[in-house]
Amino acid sequence: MPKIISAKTIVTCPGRNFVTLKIETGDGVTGLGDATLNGRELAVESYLRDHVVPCLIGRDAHQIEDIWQYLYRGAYWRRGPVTMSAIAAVDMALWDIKGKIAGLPVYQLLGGACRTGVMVYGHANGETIDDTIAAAREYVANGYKAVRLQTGVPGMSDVYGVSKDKLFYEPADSDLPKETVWSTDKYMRVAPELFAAARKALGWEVHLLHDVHHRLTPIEAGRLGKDLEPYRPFWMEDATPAENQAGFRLIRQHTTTPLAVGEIFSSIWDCKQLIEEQLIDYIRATVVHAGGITHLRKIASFADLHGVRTGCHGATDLSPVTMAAALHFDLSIPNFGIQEYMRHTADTDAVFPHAYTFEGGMLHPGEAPGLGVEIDEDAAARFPYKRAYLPVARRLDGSMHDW
Ligand code: KDG
Ligand code: MG
Repeated sequence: MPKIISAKTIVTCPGRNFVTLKIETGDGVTGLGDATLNGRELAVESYLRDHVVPCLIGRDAHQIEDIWQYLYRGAYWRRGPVTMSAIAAVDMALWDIKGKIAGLPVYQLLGGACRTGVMVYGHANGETIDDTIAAAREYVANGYKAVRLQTGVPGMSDVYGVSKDKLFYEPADSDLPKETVWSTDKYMRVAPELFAAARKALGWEVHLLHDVHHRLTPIEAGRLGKDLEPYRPFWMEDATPAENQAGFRLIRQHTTTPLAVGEIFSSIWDCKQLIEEQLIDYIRATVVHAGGITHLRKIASFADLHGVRTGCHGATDLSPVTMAAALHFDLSIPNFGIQEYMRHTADTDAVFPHAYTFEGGMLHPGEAPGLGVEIDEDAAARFPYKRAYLPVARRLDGSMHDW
């Protein structure tokens, strides 16, 4: 059996922080897992180093499901983003090892390809509607079939999803959380204007997406969904926080705009009701924050039974290891919908050389055995950890809102 003889965490900041787990077997086969939890990176790193790694040594790396169960049930303290990101990292690394030993890309171990490639969406953003549309045009010119649109809101200085650097949007950019101001009224007026202008300028062939980033109440989300309907968005994402899953019933009663949610979910229990009652169309749970490939496959199978498709989170805080794992997963499941793809910086790509490729609006994980991603540890060491927080949002009267 391929016995696990060592496991270590590697923290690096090639433009942003990443936590990576590297597991090695007695035969010298190594596997990588991503454990990055934006703004709380070191909590997961400690969870792995101090509490998980000692339990892995000596185990059979082939026993992916059993090790998953051991870490999930064995902790007693179940679920939550820290625990599930740590379990995810182990799970990804073990799939990587299994693929390398088999000499097969992970998607082959998951049942083989169901499609020729994975449709992705890029992020177009700008301070004004015209700037956003200009950015979207560039994506379309580069072959993208789907583009997410976010624009500045007059009277608000910082808006989620809008950045000065168009290519690499990175919200976790300050040493302490930046305080931003939020006005639901102003935002609700601009979003439909953006979509009206975008359809006029870009036509109807390209899929257009929008992220509300948990800012609305269910009835407000119903209103916005209705206002966006004439422009047929591919989805309206994270319209309202989903701790109360039943809240989505109200949105559904008021709009036919497709709903996506779940990038912050850590297990199937965060979306069981949403899926069972068909309150959403796309589940955005992803490999790193929802317990790895093993658990995400269970969520996807459950979603498939209820006509819900996947749309995995793929922002820059998910490392190339997660991106590769997501692509193997996306390629192999029947109910894939779309994959988010925010490009990483050149420094990140240099630290994590990878086999996945982009062509014609589609990503493919490549044919390298395992996940097809490595880590250049010397390069990683040149970029030490740098504390970085996501912003917070306050309403005009100073009270806290959801960022
Ligand atoms: O860590 C937070 C980011 O990943 C998040 O703000 C990005 O909402 C996001 C998205 O849809 O990519
Ligand atoms: Mg989002």
